[in-house]
Amino acid sequence: MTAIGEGYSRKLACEMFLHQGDLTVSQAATSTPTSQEELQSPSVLTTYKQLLRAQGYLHLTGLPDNFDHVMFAEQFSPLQPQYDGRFIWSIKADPKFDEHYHSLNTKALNPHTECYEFDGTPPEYLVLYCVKPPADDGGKTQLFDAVDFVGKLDTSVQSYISEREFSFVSSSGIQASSLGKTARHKIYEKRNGGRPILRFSYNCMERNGDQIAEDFSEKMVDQFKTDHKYIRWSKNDFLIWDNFRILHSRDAYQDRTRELKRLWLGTLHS
Ligand SMILES: O=C(O)CCC(=O)C(=O)O
Ligand SMILES: [Fe+2]
Repeated sequence: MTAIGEGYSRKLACEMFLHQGDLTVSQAATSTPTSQEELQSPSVLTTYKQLLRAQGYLHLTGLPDNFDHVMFAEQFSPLQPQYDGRFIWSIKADPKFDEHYHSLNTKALNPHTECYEFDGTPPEYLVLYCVKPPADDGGKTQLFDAVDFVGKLDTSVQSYISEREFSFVSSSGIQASSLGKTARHKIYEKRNGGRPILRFSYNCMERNGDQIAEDFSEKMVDQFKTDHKYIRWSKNDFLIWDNFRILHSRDAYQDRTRELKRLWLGTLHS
């Protein structure tokens, strides 16, 4: 069992973050826990949460077939209901959505955060776990640290996207299932006493000719294309990331038996 980021071994990932700041990696991170019980032990979870906070995501691979991903996710944060009111959403291509922009087909998805089109606070963390990887080389999930990107922009652009509101709409596939929503939000919402929330969808955020928002979107997506982390799925993999900070996308694939499950989570347990 290893925790990796973009193909790094867990040890390398830990070393990488040690260089970045004051993260202390305990003994648990350098041992190799294999059972559910070991992975859920307080010391291992503390290390995983440190890694998650430091890099914005955590990818665990090599998990056993009897691993309970939902129970493991609940150790990080409480589950939240999804579009259909259920806690587990299956991401598997369905021919009825083939012509839509939707996660439930085999096409690529553009960079987005989850639930940009919801009123109120989106899920703070997202989990994907792998039931069946695709047989082909596609279907990789990609992650990109948007808050880091925004922090390096001109302060005038940072102010613009944290003051002006934009309209967000659900993807056409969600609308076709009569589950669609719309909401107006700032792209980078700064909150008193709370972490900022980044909301973005390359496809489903109306720019209406707003040149600053258009330039911002293009620049961020260009950067995404060069700087993203690839998650190449193996069976039973577990991926959790910070949805206030990280954009995700997916490349297209052929194998219609690819199946991931998705969970939405609230604030991280301390
Ligand atoms: O299929 C994927 O890799 C990601 C799908 C996605 O963006 C989602 O379910 O939110
Ligand atoms: Fe998504």
